[in-house]
Amino acid sequence: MKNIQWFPGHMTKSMRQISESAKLIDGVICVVDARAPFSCINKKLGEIFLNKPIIFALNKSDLVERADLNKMLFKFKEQGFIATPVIATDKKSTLNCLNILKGELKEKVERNALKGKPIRVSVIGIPNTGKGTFINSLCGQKKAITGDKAGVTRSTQWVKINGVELLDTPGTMPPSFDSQELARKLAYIGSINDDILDKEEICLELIKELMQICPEKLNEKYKIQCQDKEGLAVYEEICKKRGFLLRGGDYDYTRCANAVIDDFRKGRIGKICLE
Ligand SMILES: Nc1nc2c(ncn2[C@@H]2O[C@H](COP(=O)(O)OP(=O)(O)OP(=O)(O)O)[C@@H](O)[C@H]2O)c(=O)[nH]1
Ligand SMILES: [Mg+2]
Repeated sequence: MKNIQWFPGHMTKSMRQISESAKLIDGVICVVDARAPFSCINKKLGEIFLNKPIIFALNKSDLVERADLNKMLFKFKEQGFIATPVIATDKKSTLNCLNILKGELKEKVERNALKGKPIRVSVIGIPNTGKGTFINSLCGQKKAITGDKAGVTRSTQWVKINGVELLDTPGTMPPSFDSQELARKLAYIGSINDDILDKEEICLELIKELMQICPEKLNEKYKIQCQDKEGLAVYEEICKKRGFLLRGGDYDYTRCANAVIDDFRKGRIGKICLE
């Protein structure tokens, strides 16, 4: 299997920019994907903000079941982290997240308010977790560029809202992945640039993963029977059901991979948590 490794040069630059801004920052919102929240934690980013309050925003929580979300929130709490569910497009949830951070910074917020000074919050996370969307929802305007692929934001940018200055930051990966299993999860959720991925291989691994955690959802979505089958056989069954065939009748693995991965990312196979 092809090894997944993604730490392009622009991320070294981003890490430096984020580090340099750290001294200005009062608190941090780390946006993670609720479908694989622990896999999204970049420890190298955390180290930059060691003694600042940090809230984990479990974003895209519309894409996981409530029970899984509660399990994840409990695990974060167990490990001593502050975490809250977020749907970045929903202002109520982003505001709630910001207010939790403000609660942690209560004295600072009060002192700054007297001086008419804003508090400064850095919004960090790996690529594609929804940092830009989160900021746009808070300020009610499209100040940050967003998009459904990894690596949309390329430089830091301050966005002002009432009493708070938010720093949008480019998605930043750790220099290396702890395991390939973790790297694959990040590939499924779209946090790794698709151009460096072997999509057919990722699709096969995703199918195997879904056969483990939610075979019934896979069956329902593609009108198949995946029980007691090999991953590749299921992959080919989906090709057949969907008519992803090449001239001559061979399976069109590439088209199928693009479709299945996209279905997963958009939540069309169902609400699925990978952890
Ligand atoms: N379903 C769902 N999609 C979301 C949510 N938040 C963001 N998205 C989508 O996720 C994709 C990435 O959003 P961005 O805001 O660009 O993410 P980012 O973290 O700024 O990405 P980079 O700049 O690449 O690091 C976009 O297609 C958003 O529409 C959410 O709560 N739920
Ligand atoms: Mg962005």
